[in-house]
Amino acid sequence: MIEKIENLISQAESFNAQTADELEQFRVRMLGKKGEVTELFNQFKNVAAEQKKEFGQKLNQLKNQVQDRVNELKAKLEAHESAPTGMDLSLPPGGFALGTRHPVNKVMNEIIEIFARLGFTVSEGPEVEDDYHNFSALNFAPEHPARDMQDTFFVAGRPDTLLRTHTSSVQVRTMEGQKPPIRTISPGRVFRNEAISARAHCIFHQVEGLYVDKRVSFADLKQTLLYFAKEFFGPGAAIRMRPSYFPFTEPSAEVDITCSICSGKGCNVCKHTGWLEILGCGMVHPNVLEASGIDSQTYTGFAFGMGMERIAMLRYGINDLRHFFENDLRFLKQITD
Ligand code: 2NL
Repeated sequence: MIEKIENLISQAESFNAQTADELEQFRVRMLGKKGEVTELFNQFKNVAAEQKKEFGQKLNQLKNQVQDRVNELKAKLEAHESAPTGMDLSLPPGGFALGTRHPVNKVMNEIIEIFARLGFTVSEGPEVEDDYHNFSALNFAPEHPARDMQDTFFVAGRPDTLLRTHTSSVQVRTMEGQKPPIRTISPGRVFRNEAISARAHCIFHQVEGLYVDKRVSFADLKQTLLYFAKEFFGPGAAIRMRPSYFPFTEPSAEVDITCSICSGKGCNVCKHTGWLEILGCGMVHPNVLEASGIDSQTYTGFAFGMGMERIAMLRYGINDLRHFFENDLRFLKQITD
């Protein structure tokens, strides 16, 4: 009997419970009405008189030890239950993952800063425009193909309301509300009804610039754009201008810069010409100045426009424009400078 008690004492010492159920089963098996300990107490009367003392002491020791063990395990289980599962609160905390700016946003901010150094302010305007500010005020002929549904998104049932196709509409609003001198750039989202491909998207970002004052010349335009090219692409950058056509400028030009990938030696990106087209520009058409209430006899101006995605592709060596619109973190996380 003494041996049995000692055996039970060592069982109680080594007992462990993973759940409250397991612990309760143990308690009942030992201390319950028909439990081992209770059973032994019932046999006390049958123990020989000379053994009663030792038996009683051992039995009390067993009972206390079982009770202590049960209490201890109960406290442990309860503490564990109140802690959030799957967490080890003793581990050191991990660092926070910082977000990054979108590459289009980055080049846009850089361009805004460069022109700010030349005294250009930033102007913003609505993305949903009327035909007048997007087309008519910019000298688009009534039947110009850009006014077609094929090229421009119109708001359903509102033939006069459209998603702006360039941010020139913002500059028209600036000219309407401000007297020259005007020096402003308008960055923003523009929309064109185009099939999506590696080189085109129906949504993209533009920065347009406008400078209107007395005696603004084509030489001012050229020098401003050269300054921009050197600031943005590095002091080694050179530009060249090719004649072009836009309804809102006369004369008009396309501007190329020396290929920043091969430094003008010729590569796939510049199609072995050594030059990359980066923007369109020209002298503001007198009709455009007059439409916004600026006397074209007294004032002249230059303007330019460039696509941000294209600039960002050159800056970061990205070969597919669609990456900019997918918000795939595997792409965005690679552009960290
Ligand atoms: C391009 C070409 C250009 C302009 C934008 C402009 C604005 C006013 C008056 C006259 Cl208010 N012109 N903007 C001028 C020439 C070219 O953009 O290829 N953009 C992506």
